[in-house]
Amino acid sequence: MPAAARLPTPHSATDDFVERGYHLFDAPVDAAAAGRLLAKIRATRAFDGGLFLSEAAFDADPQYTGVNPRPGRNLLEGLEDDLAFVERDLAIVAGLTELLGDGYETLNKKVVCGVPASAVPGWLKARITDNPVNNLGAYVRPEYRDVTYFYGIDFHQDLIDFKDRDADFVTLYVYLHPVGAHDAPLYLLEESHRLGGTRFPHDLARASGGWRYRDGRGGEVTARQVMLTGGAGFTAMWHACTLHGTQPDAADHERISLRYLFGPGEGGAAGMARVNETIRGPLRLADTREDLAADGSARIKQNSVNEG
Ligand SMILES: O=C(O)CCC(=O)C(=O)O
Ligand SMILES: [Fe+2]
Repeated sequence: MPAAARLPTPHSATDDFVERGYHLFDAPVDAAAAGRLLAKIRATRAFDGGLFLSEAAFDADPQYTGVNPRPGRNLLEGLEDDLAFVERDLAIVAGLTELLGDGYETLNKKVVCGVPASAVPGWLKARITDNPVNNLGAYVRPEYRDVTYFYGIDFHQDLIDFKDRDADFVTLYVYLHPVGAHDAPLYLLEESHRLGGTRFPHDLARASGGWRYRDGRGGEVTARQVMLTGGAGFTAMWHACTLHGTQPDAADHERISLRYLFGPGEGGAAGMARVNETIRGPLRLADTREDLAADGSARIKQNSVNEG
C-alpha cells in the first residue's frame, strides 16, 4: 500500500471537526430502516394539537423542568433493535471511534420533533413567539414527554446542557425523512466551535456570508451558515461548541429526527483531543446560559436564528 493511503482522507471526521466544527457523513444510513422506525414513531401519537395541555391545565401547575425524555420515559426504550441501522452503521461507528476512541459511550439518545406551526395552539404561540429556546416539553401532556418537541431554537452550543463538563462529546443527528428548506432544517455555524464555550444567548450579528460571532473575551469569527438538508437517513455530527439552531417549522408537517450524544471511551477522546487543542477558549463553563428564570421559564425574549 502506498504511504499516502494510510493518511487520513480530507474528509476524516477529525479533520472536519478541526476545520469546520462538524462532519457530514458522505452517505445516508439505511433509508428503508429509517422509514420503518419513523412509521413506528408515528404510530404512537398524532403530532398535532392533541399533544398539548390546555392553557388552563398548564397554568394550574406550570412545570418547566424535567419535561424531556429520561430513563423510564423515552420512546426509544423498547425500540433498540430498530436503531441498529444507526448504531451499527459502519461509517458512523468508524467516525465516532476516530473522534472518541474505542468503547465510546452513548450519553443520551432521543427522538426530537420539530413541531409544525399548524399543531401549536394559538394561546401557546402567543406566549412563546421569539423565546430563544422553544422546547415545548412544559406544554406537552405528560404521557407524550418521551420525545423532545421544539418550535425553533436559537443558535446554541450543546454544551448548554453540561455545565462543569468538558466539550469532549459529539452530537449526532439522523433525519428519518427528507428534510428541505421548509422542514425546520438545522443550521450550523461553521467554525463557531473555534472560540470554545460561550454563554447562551450568544453575541451574533448578521455579516456578509454568515454571522459575526463574538465570545465576549475579545475573540471573534465570521461563521458561514450551513443549512442541513438531506434525504431520509441523512446524518451529521458536530462539536459541543458548534453553534446551531432551527427556525420554527413553517411546514404543515412535523420533522422527526434522532439525536444522540456520544462521549469518549475509557482510553480518552482520541481525535477529539486533537480537535480541542485547536480551540482558543474554555472547553468547560461553570455557567452555560443566562436566559432562564429560577423556575426554568424564559426571561429573555430575543432570537437570532429567526432573523437570519
Ligand atoms: O431539532 C431541532 O430542532 C434542534 C435540536 C437541537 O439543537 C438539539 O437537539 O440540540
Ligand atoms: Fe442543539
